[in-house]
Amino acid sequence: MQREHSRRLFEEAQRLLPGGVDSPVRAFRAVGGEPFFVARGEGAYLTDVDGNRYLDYVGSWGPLILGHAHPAVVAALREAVGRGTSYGAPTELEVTLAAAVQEAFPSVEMLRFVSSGTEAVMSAIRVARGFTERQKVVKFEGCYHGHGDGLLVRAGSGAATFGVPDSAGVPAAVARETIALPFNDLEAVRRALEAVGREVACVIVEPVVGNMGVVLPRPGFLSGLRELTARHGVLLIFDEVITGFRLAFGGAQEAFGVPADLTCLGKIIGGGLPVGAFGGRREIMEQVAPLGPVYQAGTLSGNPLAMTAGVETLRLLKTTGFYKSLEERAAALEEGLRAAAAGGAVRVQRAASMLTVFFTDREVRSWNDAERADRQRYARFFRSLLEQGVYFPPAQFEAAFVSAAHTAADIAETIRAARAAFAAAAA
Ligand code: HOZ
Repeated sequence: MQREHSRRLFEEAQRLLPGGVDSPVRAFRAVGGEPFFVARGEGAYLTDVDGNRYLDYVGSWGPLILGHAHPAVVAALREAVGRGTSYGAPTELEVTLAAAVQEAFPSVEMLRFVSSGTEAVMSAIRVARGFTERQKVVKFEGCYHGHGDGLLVRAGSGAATFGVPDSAGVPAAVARETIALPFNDLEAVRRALEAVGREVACVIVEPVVGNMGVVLPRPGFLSGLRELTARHGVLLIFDEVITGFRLAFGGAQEAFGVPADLTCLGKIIGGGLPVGAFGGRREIMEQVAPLGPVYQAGTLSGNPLAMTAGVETLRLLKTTGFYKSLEERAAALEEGLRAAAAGGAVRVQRAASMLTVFFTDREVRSWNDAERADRQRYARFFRSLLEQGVYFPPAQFEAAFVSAAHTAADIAETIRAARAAFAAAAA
């Protein structure tokens, strides 16, 4: 594939932006080669500035469950943009989207919109601390909750990929308030809460992890967290920035039947525009200013364009059978990938329409398992797919996303390309 225009842009970008990108994983450093620069997205496809087309399984890292530029979302945005781009004042759209979120997540009795998942998580942690009057936060190794200071401790996603799970620039005093435990290890949580539970404000978890690749909770792990946190007066925060409206309309809470005290959302609720939200039990959310003493604010919070894309996206997700047919397509991809790997040391882990191909011989249940995966082989797999016009996440510790725009023919084409990519990975 010829990528001359992308190459020139990347050269210029590297002079102006750290690593030539605005988010580290995009730089392709984990997989080698150089990123392509996108000219447009349409359905399941991206086209780069050199005119190459890629079947896209990154989907902007999760938001695009309907695919790129869904006609109904684009039409709603076109209509909305003419009425202004930001008011810094309340709109009916915020009420509409809040009601739609509330309907999907009964545990979210009140919420606030922000502009990113990172912001949602940072705010939820502050609320948890304000409500409980405790300082410590329990998180899980390999889970990534955005780049807020206290959460860049044993963090997954790009932080793990680039060897900075404990980022420079985070004050030691802040990091000390974070306790990182192995995902799926309920016994470790029990011990920690028995030891210091009275100092712990919250346990935060990606209920299905997307940020060390897709890692599912063991049966009983989430309900065990629910039970232990309640026993110790600790708030349970589900970071559903990825899983919300992805695993099911009501996210992991619907899929696993475990309600959280606070929920963080992002990605899909903004239909591809920058949005986050945090919400939960009324008595907790009543701590937020102007009702209560926990301060949180934002100029672009509840932005009318983001709300419009969110309202329209959620409306489309409510179509009968939406999640069932999406899951069927993702299951076909999973099975095809497994067959294409032909018994090599490969694990395909899937939850609903998110999946990861791990180059390892054992099931991945924790960060210890994930980091054993062979990243060099993943890199070769990725590059071979890309040269065949299939764009998978450019790092091992990320999820691939199937969207409603991926057709059966797209899935078949991906499986065909994967056969050669697995062979290239093994070489
Ligand atoms: N760490 C993000 C995905 N889990 C990457 C986001 C981006 O590069 O846009």
